[in-house]
Amino acid sequence: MSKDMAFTDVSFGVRGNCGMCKKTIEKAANGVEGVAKATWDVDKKKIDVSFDDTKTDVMTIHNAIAASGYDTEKVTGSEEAYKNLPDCCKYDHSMMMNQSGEIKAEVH
Ligand SMILES: [Cu+2]
Repeated sequence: MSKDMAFTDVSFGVRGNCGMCKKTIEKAANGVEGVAKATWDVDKKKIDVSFDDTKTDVMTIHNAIAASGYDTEKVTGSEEAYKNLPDCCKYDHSMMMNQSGEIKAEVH
């Protein structure tokens, strides 16, 4: 019996700016029972989550992140929580998610 078989891996877009955002976002995702690992990429605006699908589901994770003030691909972040974020973390709501992470030349 392999324990690893129980885990499902997902990635989805989450908006944020900096290392503090990373802490908040990952803390929110890891706070969901059944989440084994959550890693948010500041450049890609994307989170990788590994979770036990007998204990939770993807939408629960989206909702937990949104409750911490951050927009995900599917759920808009709580405005109340957003207001309480440090100024450096007040990300742009029109920010692209799931970016390549490569530094691109601006096209004008
Ligand atoms: Cu931040």
